[in-house]
Amino acid sequence: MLERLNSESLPRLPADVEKPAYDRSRLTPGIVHLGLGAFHRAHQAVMTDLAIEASGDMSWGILGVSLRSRATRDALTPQDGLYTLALREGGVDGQPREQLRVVGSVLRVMVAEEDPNAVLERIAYPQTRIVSLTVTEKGYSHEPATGYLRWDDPDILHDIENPQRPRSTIGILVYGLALRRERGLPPVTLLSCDNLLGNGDMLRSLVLAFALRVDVALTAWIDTYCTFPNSMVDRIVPGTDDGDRARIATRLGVQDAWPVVGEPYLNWVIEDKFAAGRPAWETQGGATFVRNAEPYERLKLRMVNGPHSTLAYLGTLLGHRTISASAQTPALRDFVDAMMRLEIAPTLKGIPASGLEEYHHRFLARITNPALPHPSSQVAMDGSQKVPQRLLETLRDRLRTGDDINRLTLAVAAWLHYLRGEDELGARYAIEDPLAARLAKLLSRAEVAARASAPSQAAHRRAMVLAAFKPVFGDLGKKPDFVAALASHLENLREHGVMAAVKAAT
Ligand code: CS2
Repeated sequence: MLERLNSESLPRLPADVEKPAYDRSRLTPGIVHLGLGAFHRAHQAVMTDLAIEASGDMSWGILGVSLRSRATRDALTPQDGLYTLALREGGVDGQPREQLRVVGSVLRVMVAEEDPNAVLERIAYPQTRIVSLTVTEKGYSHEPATGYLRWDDPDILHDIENPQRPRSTIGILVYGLALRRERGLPPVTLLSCDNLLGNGDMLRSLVLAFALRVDVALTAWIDTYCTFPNSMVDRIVPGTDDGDRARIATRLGVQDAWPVVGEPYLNWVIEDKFAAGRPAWETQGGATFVRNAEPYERLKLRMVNGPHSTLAYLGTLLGHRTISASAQTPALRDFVDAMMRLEIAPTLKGIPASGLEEYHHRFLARITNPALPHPSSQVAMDGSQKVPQRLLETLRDRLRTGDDINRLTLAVAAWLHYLRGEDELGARYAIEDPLAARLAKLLSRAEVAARASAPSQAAHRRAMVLAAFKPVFGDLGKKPDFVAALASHLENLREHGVMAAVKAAT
């Protein structure tokens, strides 16, 4: 049995494993991070680790919070918060190359569900200056189509009634900030790093909406003093599996219960508006600070996440379990390539064509990385929360200008077709989505409507019912061009299959 990675085994790691070159015992917590998943541990936590190392500023340790799951806390506590980041890529010889760094910035991990009050206390800790978030799209309790707070969300309803024991992200933030204000402490920065357009602005309006129900003076305090920078983060980080654990343990010579694995590529763009300082994240080329991050967020959501989701849905339907398998299927690759070039790139005004072209090709190379098999299911999950900002916003822009939406609509149809839970080989898969139950009802309503229609009208009727699902589609269900295209792609997928549908649309 191998020894565990921890403060004691740290000095004995092999020389080719990077590790913090600072004295961790002097590190104090300045950041509370909500959602300590692999994504955060592969970017913000490592950039903080490098910034502490480069600047010698020891006041930016991270206190990590998992909202519900105990797994990360249980894995990292015996390791004194230490874990390994493995950056993998295919070498020129075809052999994967892997660079390891043990990250030292996480001081402690807590589970909000076990002790919500302890998390509020930490937000209201005098040394806390940033509260950052990677809680995924569904963690914001917003309606995907509009970005408004969902007052019917059971967690939000619970949190209005239970200020001492909040369980939603928004509730935790508002009650934590209330405590700070009560104690006369300075404001903090709330930094969202999730894949949502204008993620900081959206977080701000959700927090203010909830705060208004609690206390008007608190709302004004947050609005006046706290800041909510928008940010864009780009790094592919598949979930860790046991093969990763075993391989990394062999390299380290000690056991790391939860390393994270990602691609070497990293792009982090943040608006430089921090209420109480920030780590020197720009050190070692990690983060870029800008006045307005929205164009970068839009570029990434449309040109990276949109095609990523498209490949996940089309690929899953063909039985591909990884994104790289889909990206290596010529028909799918050609389709996504055409969709990016002809329908997505033209909506990104003001970016030079050569820059877009390079970005486009880099994305296709990144998802083909043979050293980083990325399960399609991870990208496909939570589609109701992802499809609006990844595909529908682009589609809306094109409808507004009267441009072709054929390929984008096939991508949306692929999502709806995927929701039936069965691939073309007859294998069943689970639909993971916070709206799964409502989506299942929607699908059967659409079938009933189609069956009740004349055969020539069935496809159109089905598409009408599906596109009228407002939480995702907003007003798109009222756009005849969209509904007609959706009807024809859905029919093609049902009758002729993915390959034929994709070839017809490329
Ligand atoms: C992916 C993203 O899981 C998903 O939905 O599309 O996590 C993607 O890998 C990252 O946004 C890349 O930066």
